[in-house]
Amino acid sequence: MRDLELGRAAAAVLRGNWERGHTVPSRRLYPHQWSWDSAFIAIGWARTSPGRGRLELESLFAAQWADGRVPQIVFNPAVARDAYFPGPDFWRSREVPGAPHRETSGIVQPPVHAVAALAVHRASPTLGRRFLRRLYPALQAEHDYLLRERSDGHGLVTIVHPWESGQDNSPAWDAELARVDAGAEVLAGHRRRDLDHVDPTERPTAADYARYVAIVENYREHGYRDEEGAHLFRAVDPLFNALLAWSEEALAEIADIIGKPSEPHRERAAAIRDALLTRCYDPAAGHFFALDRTGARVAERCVGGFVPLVLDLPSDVVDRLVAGMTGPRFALNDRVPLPSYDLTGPAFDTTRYWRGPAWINTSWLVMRGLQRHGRHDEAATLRAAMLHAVRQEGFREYFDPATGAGRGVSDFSWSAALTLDLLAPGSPPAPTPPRRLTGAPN
Ligand code: 2M8
Repeated sequence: MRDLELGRAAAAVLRGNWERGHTVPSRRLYPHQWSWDSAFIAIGWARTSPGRGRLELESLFAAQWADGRVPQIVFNPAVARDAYFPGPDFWRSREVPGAPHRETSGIVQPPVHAVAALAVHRASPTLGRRFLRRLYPALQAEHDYLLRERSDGHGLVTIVHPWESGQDNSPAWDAELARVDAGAEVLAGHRRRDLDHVDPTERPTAADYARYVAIVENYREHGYRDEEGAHLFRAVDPLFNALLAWSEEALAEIADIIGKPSEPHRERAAAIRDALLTRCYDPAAGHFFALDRTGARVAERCVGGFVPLVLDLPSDVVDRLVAGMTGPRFALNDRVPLPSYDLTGPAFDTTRYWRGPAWINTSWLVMRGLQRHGRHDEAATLRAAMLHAVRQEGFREYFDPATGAGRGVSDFSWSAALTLDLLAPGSPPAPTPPRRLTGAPN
């Protein structure tokens, strides 16, 4: 399939998943609006219909809570209440003061929305300035909520549910999750709808799902207030924090465009970057790791550990990250995007979605990071891998990390949206033709 046809097919997926003001990640498995999906989707819409990109973000922020949190899921009232579990009757956001009229979940997802807003603006700058003026206070409130209510006290923000990381069943959360005492009875009376659409071997186990549900039930009992006792799970995710810092940089640019002070945003971005380097980066391993609730590094190498590349980093750190990416653990090549987890790691699984399979969004983020650091060869290789995967297999949710076979749902929105971005003229500078890199031990 040539680029032109691939772009047309990607645009058709987005149009097919468009649902009056927002885009569903997947018609079948995820029939509502998801937070970080909408950011990636808006980046894709920016390439074809910037108006839809604006609506995508505006509809998400219309469901922002009074405390600033941007919910992981905004439920579509036109969809059957039990089409997705946990649905609106489980989250019960209407019972919470400060929650919006539209029903939502009570947790968040990685804050990459300011980056998306800037991309949408750049695609149509004249109309976009008004859009940026409207969205800027909401983006600020999103970040303020995280820095105020979720601070770990040492410069980074915590997640309070694996779902907040977007990398739901990543091995990085196993030890912390194992502390949650939840038996099968937690799921009694509920029906997991995900298993209707995707092979159970690709989805979290029943034991993990029971824990996910128990964590939410406890938070819900606390009215989703971030208070003592509300959180059965706490961790620091390098991807989440890197995206917060990157979004602060985007907010600085937005502030410049609309005539607001930008320096505070740059300072915040630099402070988060510094804390990531001090606390999550292990110089011996050359990788950024998640932290558990005590602040100790979790010794699992995940693709999110490369995402801090989107920030300004010392060149020796960049060199080590690139070495880790091209070595046997992540085996950068031009046919399969980066695996979500260390190919040689003890918890590696070719099938379960965030325990090995390759995703377009994380590879796209890493590619953007490589470009920032002038690592154009590696960026071009990764771009080629993403395009190869979607060209061969379609816009699948994720891909087998060894063979590249498509997995999860088809017509998955962010795979299509980011393909549109990859194909856009001038988007990824690729000064040299992609080549296959052979793994050198790191
Ligand atoms: C997956 O997460 C949802 C829960 O939020 C699920 O598995 O049911 C993750 O891949 C997440 O990153 C993504 O935002 C969501 C919708 O695509 O699906």
